[in-house]
Parts: sequence; structure tokens; C-alpha cells
Amino acid sequence: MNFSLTGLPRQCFLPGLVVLISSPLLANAPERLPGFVVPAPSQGVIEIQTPILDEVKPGQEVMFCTYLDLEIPSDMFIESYRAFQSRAAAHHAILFSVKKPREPGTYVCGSAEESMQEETTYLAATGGGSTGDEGSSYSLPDNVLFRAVKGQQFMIQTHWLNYLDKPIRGQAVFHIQQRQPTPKDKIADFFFISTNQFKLDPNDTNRQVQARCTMREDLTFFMASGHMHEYGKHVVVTVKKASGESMKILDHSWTPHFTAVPPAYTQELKMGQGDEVIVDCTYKDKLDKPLSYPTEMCGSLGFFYPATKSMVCFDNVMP
Ligand SMILES: [Cu+2]
Repeated sequence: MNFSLTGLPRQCFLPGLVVLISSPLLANAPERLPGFVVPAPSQGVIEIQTPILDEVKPGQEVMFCTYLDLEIPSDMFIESYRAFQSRAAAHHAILFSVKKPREPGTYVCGSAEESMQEETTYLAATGGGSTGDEGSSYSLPDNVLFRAVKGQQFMIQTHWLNYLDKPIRGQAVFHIQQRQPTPKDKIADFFFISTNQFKLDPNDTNRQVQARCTMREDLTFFMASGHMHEYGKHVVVTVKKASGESMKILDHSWTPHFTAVPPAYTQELKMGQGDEVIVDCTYKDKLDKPLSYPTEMCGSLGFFYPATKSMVCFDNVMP
């Protein structure tokens, strides 16, 4: 099964070889899920995708990790992307490069604890359902790039929550725009600050969950948002400096749509070692079932630099 870069010979990655063929020219282009419309990548854009994934049954929640049959032959610097996930039951899709190689194929991803141990580099993502013809696009600020690391392997993580009454199959596609780096450029990555230690019971009156994380080193956030799912009602993200002062960077009510496209704090925010991020989540008054991670979440996600890998912090534990 071929589900690597559509129609692109490997050497197209090499810096200097910016003449990238953008359309799936070769006969071995991966199959596209029926009804999943993705525009053709524009000139110079690389298309990376999963195969059509295994069936997700009604009521099933699953996270797939698809390891592509491709070693990254040289550092790839990304300035913008568009990402697409087929709409039905979609929660999110993320393209990573991963340090520890694995036999190409699609696996059910490990637990949050296991995935924390994996050294990953974020390259692109989309929140669920925001597909159609638009997908999610993101352009990094000037002089900031994501980097796919030479020798690593592409991995696409897709999360599916099937509330429909029929099984679904899904697929994710990424369009990557790269450029040559300059000495001014900073390498950025993704952070996810979260708790997985909560249980919300329909009988409880307490609807509050908190996630906290203390920075281990100095870095700069340049995008930060809250993250909850469809039972979310309100989220507050506070930065508490080691000096004691604190600053609310986000404070807004939550709607399910924000899981895919959340309001974000987009100014540069210098974080020092010892500074803390505190996320306070409030959930809807009526719950029809007990909720815990990862069906519901309380966290903050965003981007930071300088980075050599993603920063994942669950309940103040970072690998
Ligand atoms: Cu989530």
C-alpha cells in the first residue's frame, strides 16, 4: 500500500530543489475517500495523506496513528499549511514527524501517557469537521517555521468520535508549503497543556476542571487557545508568572464549534522558567453521561518557539 507523498519522488524534498510537482501525477496516487473533496495542491505544495482508514463503529471513539512509508531525507521547513479531515465523526488530524521509527501502517495510538513519551515534531493540523473545500489553513508569523527533521518519519494522528448511527471511514490530507530557512528564522512547535485526571459525573454539581503546567525553560508562545469538547461551557487561560503577577489571556464562553476553530491569543507572550499556565474549564449544567479524558477535555494548545520538539504537559508532568 502506498500512502506516502502523492506522486512526489523523494528527492523533491531536498533543499534547493524547490521545483515541486504539485499534482498526483503518478499512477500510485492513494485512493481518496468517496465524497471527501480536497482541492488540488497549488504549485510547489506537497500533499501528504493517510490511506482510507479502518471503519469506526457507531459509539466508538478511536485515535489512529498512521506511520508513512517515508524517511524524511533532509530538514524540511514549513511556512504554511492547509489540512483536511473528512467530516463524519472527525475530531482532529495532526501531521507529525516522529523520532522513533515504526513499521509503516496504521495503528490504534497508545495511551496519553505512552504518547507523551514519544518525541514528536508538529507540522500541521486541522480540527474536526472543518473540512469541505476550505480545510484549516495556517501561516506562521514572519521568521518562524515548523521543521520536519531529517531522518525522522511522518506520522499522522487522527481522532474520531462516532456519534452517528452508522459506521464511518475517514481520511486526512495535508498540503505543506515549505521554503528555504534564513539565519533569522526560529523553529516553532506545538504545545498541549491538559489534564487527564478528571471525571465529571451527571449527579455532581461541580462542573469545574483545572489543568496546570509549569514551564521548565524560557520560551515564547505566539498562539494559544483553550481546548474543550462539546460539553464545554466556559474556559479561562491564565498565565501566572514566577514573580507572582498573573494575566488572563483568554476568558470566553465555549461552543462545540471551538473544538475545531477556537478563539486564540495571538500576541507574542514570553514565558520564563517557573511561569505557570492555568486552564479553568466549566462544563454544561446537564450531562447525559459521565465524562472523562479523552471524550471530554480541559486544556490549552498553541505554538511556541524556540523548539526542538512538541511540548506535551499532562497534569504538570512533561517527559
Ligand atoms: Cu480534544
